[in-house]
Amino acid sequence: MKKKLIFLFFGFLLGFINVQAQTEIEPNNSFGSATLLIDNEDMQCSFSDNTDVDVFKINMSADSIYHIYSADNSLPSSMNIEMFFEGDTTLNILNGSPNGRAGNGNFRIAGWSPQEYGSGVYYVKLTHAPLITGDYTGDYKVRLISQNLDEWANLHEPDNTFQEAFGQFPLPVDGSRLAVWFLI
Ligand SMILES: [Ca+2]
Ligand SMILES: [Ca+2]
Repeated sequence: MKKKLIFLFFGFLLGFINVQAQTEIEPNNSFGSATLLIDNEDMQCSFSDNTDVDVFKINMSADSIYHIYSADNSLPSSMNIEMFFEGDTTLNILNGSPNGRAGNGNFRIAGWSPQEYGSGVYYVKLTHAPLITGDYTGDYKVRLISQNLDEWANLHEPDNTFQEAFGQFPLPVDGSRLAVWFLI
């Protein structure tokens, strides 16, 4: 049976900024050869042919929240994303599909390590969109951002009084998404 919801989807508006760039290390088609995703650095990637599978490794801590997303996707369609814990690389821990969630064929997920697993190594596995009828090649970037949960909890504190709240940054009240550029 699938684990209960592991990754919650957040409406944070994030984008790529000028950060250091890494390049995926091929072959990274298996868990054993996964490329390590580094916090707050762009990972330059590509699907070089229809047999390419890209697996990335993330060292996740139970005291942090994570945001993983792709950008600048030049593939013909959104890629397929799955996520696994090192203790069971047969069980996709994502419920639902974040494929294409970030628009323009990009995925976006955010959340924290599952309580039953906790801190450890997790894998993001990217594969071709299903039902490929032609070449599925192109470039894309992946980015990982983490934030300590205590920092999130205190993001808008102190706001115990109106006076204190007025001293904090404004939160959107028009239904728009909270931009968190300032956290990066
Ligand atoms: Ca690749
Ligand atoms: Ca690969």
